[in-house]
Amino acid sequence: PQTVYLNDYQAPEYLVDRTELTFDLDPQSTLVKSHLKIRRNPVAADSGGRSLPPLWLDGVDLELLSIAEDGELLPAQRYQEEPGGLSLTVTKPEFELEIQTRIAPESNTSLEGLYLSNGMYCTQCEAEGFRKITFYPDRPDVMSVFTTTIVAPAKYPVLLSNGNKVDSGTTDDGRLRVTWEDPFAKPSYLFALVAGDLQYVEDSFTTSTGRAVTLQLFTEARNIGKCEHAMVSLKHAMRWDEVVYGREYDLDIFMIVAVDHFNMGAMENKGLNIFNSACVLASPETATDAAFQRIESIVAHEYFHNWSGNRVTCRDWFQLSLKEGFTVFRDAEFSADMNSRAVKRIEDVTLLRTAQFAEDAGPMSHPVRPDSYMEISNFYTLTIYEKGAEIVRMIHTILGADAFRRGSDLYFQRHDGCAVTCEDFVVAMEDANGADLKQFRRWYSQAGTPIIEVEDEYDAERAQYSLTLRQRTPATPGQEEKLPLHIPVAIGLLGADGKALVLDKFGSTDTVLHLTEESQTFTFQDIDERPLPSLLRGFSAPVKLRYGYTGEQLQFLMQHDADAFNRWDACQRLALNTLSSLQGQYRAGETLDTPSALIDGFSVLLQNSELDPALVAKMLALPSAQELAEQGDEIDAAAIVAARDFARQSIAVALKPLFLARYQALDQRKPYRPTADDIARRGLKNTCLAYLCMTQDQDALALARTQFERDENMTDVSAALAAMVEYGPKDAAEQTLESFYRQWQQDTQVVETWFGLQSSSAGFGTLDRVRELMAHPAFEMKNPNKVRAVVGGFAMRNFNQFHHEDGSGYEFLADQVIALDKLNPQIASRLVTPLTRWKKYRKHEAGQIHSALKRISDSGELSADLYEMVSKSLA
Ligand code: B3K
Ligand code: ZN
Repeated sequence: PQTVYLNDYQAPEYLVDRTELTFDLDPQSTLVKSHLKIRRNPVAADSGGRSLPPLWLDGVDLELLSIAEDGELLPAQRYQEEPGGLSLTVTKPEFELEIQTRIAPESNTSLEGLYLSNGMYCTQCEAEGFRKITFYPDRPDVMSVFTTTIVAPAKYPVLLSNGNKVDSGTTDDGRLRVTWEDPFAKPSYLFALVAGDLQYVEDSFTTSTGRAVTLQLFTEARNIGKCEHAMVSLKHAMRWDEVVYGREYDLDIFMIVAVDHFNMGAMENKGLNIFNSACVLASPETATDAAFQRIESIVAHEYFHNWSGNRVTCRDWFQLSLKEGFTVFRDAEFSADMNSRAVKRIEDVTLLRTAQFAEDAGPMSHPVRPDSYMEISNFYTLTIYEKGAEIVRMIHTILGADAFRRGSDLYFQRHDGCAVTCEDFVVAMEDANGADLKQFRRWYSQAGTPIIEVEDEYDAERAQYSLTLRQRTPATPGQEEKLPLHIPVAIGLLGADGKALVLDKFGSTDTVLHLTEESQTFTFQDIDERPLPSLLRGFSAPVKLRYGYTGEQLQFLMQHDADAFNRWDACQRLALNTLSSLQGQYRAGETLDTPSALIDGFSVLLQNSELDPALVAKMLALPSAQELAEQGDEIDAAAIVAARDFARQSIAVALKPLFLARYQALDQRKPYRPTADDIARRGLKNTCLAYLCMTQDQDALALARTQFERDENMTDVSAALAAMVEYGPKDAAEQTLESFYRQWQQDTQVVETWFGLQSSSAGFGTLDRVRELMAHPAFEMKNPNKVRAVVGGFAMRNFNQFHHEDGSGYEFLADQVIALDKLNPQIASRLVTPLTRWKKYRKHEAGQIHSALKRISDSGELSADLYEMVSKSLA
């Protein structure tokens, strides 16, 4: 595969003003006719009086049937089929092309382009899937007005594409025909088509200017009862975008379709979003609270793309974070407004620290605006999405909410209908406010997680307190030297009584320090006592902040910090310190110390019924094994597992009566509602249940069984089942799993939960079990959700079994990756991630993982996706 470089970007030679497509659908022989109105791009590089440059049309896995220019069939010498596309000799600056191709959706297991899912046709075109449908300049800076006609047998009564339905009828031979027209020019990656025997629910939304928009959610008949939550979420998102960003929806209809076979969460195709069923369908009986919240945020995310992505799109794929980082920031703020702000922030920061920090410290580390890639599908990463969102959040923090809104208004107004860059976004933020983000821009081009070391000094005589901050960013592949970044560090100071100290003459009790140098000292006057600093409040920048807090200081912050996020963070720091000493003791062969500081802290938390239960649940959850792996210098999997197990067990035993009391108080039997309060209550209740069951006491396991048998909602049922599977006797667990499966075998989403719960179980999810699950009739290697549940659950969420000392977990993963690469390169490439971090493990495991990777590399011809991951990891 070839490497593509940002620096090589050139504007397209030709533009496509209109695209008319006709699909004649058939599983093995779909005919695609395209009619393109093409003209020379006035801003393209001047060909210097020479003849017109050739027109390049991307095309992959297509059978070219015919090609005509302005109504005349093109002679063979006018075009050349090459790997990846078609090159045409051009003789005039404006012309029309008619191209006929044939494709076979049924054989398309990559789930990119046009494919079949449970007999329904659907598409996925981002980033470069449209070239698997027809020959086309498949790049986001070519924007065109699309008209799409779909012809299909009568067994596909629902025929959908982007925009508004403008015509429908039947053909002479009795097939159905529908034509859609999308008035907004768009890049090919936003094209979508769906054809199937689908049901739908309908609702409507009146926009801020009084226009009525029809909302439709399509699914297979069996799922029609699972649409309400997504519909409610959609309406909330539409209103929120009007109020917070002044963005109104622009078509008369907005459609969502649920499909079972999908490579990621969802796709923001103009007016026709396509969703992975797991990210849109929910009912209280079948979906957990986490699923309800995920659906709310993904529905909003895809909807928000209508402005941040579709109306204003990306010039090239190096700018991907322009739409993804901004849209993740938008959806995070939406979720924060709909639910608990602190808890949403905690969840996002946990993901960032666990997975994005690991990515940024590994062989695939790349800037938020990458300089190069081999396969763009590999760059839909936590860095582009989550770190990209943190960059937008920092701009928000630096400028303030009102200025940020002025910047986003200018951005949308200035670039509506255009394909632009991250630079354009920053310039709009600057221009709207007369701000200077010159140094700040480095966040887009510099990879790696910055580390900030903090020291403080108190001068009692002068009543002065000073904080000295030093920043550095570790080297990453291809970037040895790093420059200082502009880092906003939000802080506050606490007095001995826990009260917030006043920091300036305006009486503020929190402030943002602008760290721009390698080292900088910030001094506060009139500070009458030595304060305790609360640093990086709300995680104001995606950095690792180090300050030598004592255990007592952390316990103090846990109770008194005015910033809820930092109360949680103090608890995390305490847990991380404890777990890190336990790991040291384990490695030295010493007996492990009882984690008394944690036990004391948790005891206080459990007895405080004033605190938000959701926050308490987050505080009681110890950092995951994956997060501990990221935090340490060298990963010793056995030590991580031993330390975590010991700490959890000690806490469970010491605080059993408190967990029980809290469990009972929270176990209110009321009808399920996915509200923030109820979700918080169930979350803490089930955290208590898990700790109780860890003791393996009969009475605790009986509580779990009762909760399971009450069968009230999937949140409570799956939490009880997980506790029984993890901590209960094996025979009973087997039986319970079996009966659960019998009850739910017809429900795809529940079966996915059932798979995932077993494969990720530390005790139950052995490699043998995982192999059994793969042989189960409900498992499907061609369905990414099933693969993610079983193989992903084991390799990414079962630290204990995956890192079995004999290396069998690594070899197993290598086998699956090799097999999957033949079916679906994107999924294979995602799944190989745990192996790419081999250098961070102890010598023994590193050797085992390296040889598994090497075996993949030597297994034959790899897809570009997998090749890039494996070759960069072995380099
Ligand atoms: N834009 C899509 C992701 C497409 C991934 C292509 N491999 C979903 C989203 O971020 O909203
Ligand atoms: Zn997105």
